[in-house]
Amino acid sequence: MLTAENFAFARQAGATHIVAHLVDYFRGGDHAHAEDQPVGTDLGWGLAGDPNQLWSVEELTTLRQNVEAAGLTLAAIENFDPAHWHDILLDGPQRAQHIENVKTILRNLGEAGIPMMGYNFSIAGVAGRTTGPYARGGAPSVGMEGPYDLPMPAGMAWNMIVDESRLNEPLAPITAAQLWDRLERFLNEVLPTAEAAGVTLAAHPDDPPMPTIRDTPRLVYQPDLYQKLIDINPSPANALELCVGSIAEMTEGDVYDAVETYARQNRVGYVHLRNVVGKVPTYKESFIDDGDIDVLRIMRILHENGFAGVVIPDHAPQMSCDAPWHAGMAYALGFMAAGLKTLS
Ligand SMILES: [Mn+2]
Repeated sequence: MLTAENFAFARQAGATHIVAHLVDYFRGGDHAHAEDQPVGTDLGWGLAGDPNQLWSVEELTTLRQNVEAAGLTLAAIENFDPAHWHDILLDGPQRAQHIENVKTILRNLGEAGIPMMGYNFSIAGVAGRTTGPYARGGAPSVGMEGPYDLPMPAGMAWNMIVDESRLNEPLAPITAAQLWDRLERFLNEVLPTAEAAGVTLAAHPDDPPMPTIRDTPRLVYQPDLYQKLIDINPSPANALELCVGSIAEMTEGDVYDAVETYARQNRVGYVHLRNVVGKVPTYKESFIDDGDIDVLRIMRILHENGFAGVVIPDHAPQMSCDAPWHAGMAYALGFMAAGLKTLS
């Protein structure tokens, strides 16, 4: 989707910046079409990428130049490929190599002039979601119909297949304390490289924000757990990919307080802005003007707390026409553009 036509579409819809995904979420998987959000099966979204092929300075620079040719700025790359870092998540035998992979990717981003890397430190990843006519007018969107704790096989990480030969083996049990320890070691090892490269790491909370998915622990499934993440390391490169929708799906806290708390500390890298009805385990994603969240109030809180970074629509329901994804995104971007006009 990283085409000149789509960059022009984004610019026409009022976008100024692009957050790009380079992971192919659809390889070898069973998906209706590759412009929708992946939901996947019990084997996840599909096959992870080539473990030996990291994103190069050349391809990252070309991407930045293509974005800029459309009058836009490339703000961030979002999500590591599980093929490149799964043993950091799983604490597996290739961990040392995978730490080097992440450091190389961060250095390559810096060299290519891309200032931000969004990531999601999660064993099971974005698993357990369902698709249905959940949004206004029966628009297809994603949500959750209940908990999802089917045990995960050893050959999977982050809801993708990283080793097809181990899909019949169960994953060794992991405690929440072990997962936090893995995150702490990861951050402390890679943040100096990120700082030197001029790249900020921005952490997405759990989506869906359940305490467990696939019988594995989650990190940031309540709003105050984000504080624990940023308190691990005071580096300004240790920031948040603040997902307003995921925070609103959490069972505790208040989404407005959470946004204010983290914006005030100047630890928000960039923002995912979408709406939702309900909370885990039965929330449904909705149109940006039609859910539990007062999105204009969120924008005002960000503005009043000095946030000057990028806000993206995250996901949007699919609209009934020949270009369901584009229509949904254009609707969200138009609403956000109007919201910006209310701020001064
Ligand atoms: Mn998000």
